[in-house]
Amino acid sequence: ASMETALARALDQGEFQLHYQPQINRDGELLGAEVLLRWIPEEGGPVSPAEFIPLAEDTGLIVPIGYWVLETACQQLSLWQRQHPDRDLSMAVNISARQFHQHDFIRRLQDIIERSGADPRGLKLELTESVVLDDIAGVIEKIEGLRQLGLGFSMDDFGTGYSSLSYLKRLPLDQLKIDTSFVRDLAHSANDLAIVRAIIAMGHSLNLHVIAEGVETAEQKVYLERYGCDAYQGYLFGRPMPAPEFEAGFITAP
Ligand code: G
Ligand code: G
Ligand code: MN
Ligand code: NA
Repeated sequence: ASMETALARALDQGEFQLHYQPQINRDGELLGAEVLLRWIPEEGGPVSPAEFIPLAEDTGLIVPIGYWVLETACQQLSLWQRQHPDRDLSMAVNISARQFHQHDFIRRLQDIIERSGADPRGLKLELTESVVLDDIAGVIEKIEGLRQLGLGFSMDDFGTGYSSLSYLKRLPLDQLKIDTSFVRDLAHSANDLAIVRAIIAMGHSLNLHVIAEGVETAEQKVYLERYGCDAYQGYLFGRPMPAPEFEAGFITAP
């Protein structure tokens, strides 16, 4: 239970940071950033989100942590919107299913947005397929409510979960995010290439913007470009990085 105890104290101790990873369109222009949580405990090295996010979900700590992420991300978005009004930047935030299903999620998020002064049209929520495991009607209603505030929605890790295509067609989304696992061997696996082509084509048929994540090589980008992928995210363009570095490298001096 030691990691659990440490995680429970991490918020109060100020041990969390946000990193920002660029999202780039087909013309090489910056669309915005995905916000990625980092935990650097007072003692010991950084802990990978792959390790602590599942623990935070099991213990329910993901709810307060998730609100801290939203609050910090909205403040940063608000700052960038005021400093760079010509840039029209988007900020993508990962939302765990447990947080999304909180009964007062819309009201609390609305509060956070208002206090930050951010234009909510710059905010995009990344949901995973686990969000729609049950109560699809309730999920649709919640997304619609948040869309009225101006928020956008992206389906993260697409193709790795259990949700069916009949769910996908009912959800009022803006974007599909092709999972890293399909992008990795794209250039050398006929099967992965076929899957990626199909996801892009299906996304476009449903009027969704399609972004690929985990793009590490120029070769992967060439294939994605050829099949009409709308945007990219990955080490080829930039790693997740602290806000000042993101601003200097991608906003101020593109
Ligand atoms: O940044 P990295 O690839 O190590 O992240 C690993 C996992 O942690 C990813 O699945 C990512 O979606 C998740 N993650 C990162 N930041 C957040 C966050 O702020 N909230 C939630 N719920 N998940 C996050
Ligand atoms: O699950 P989610 O898509 O939210 O998380 C994205 C994860 O992918 C983050 O942990 C981020 O650090 C990681 N990531 C970002 N770019 C790359 C990349 O080019 N290659 C790999 N392998 N991982 C990446
Ligand atoms: Mn994500
Ligand atoms: Na993902």
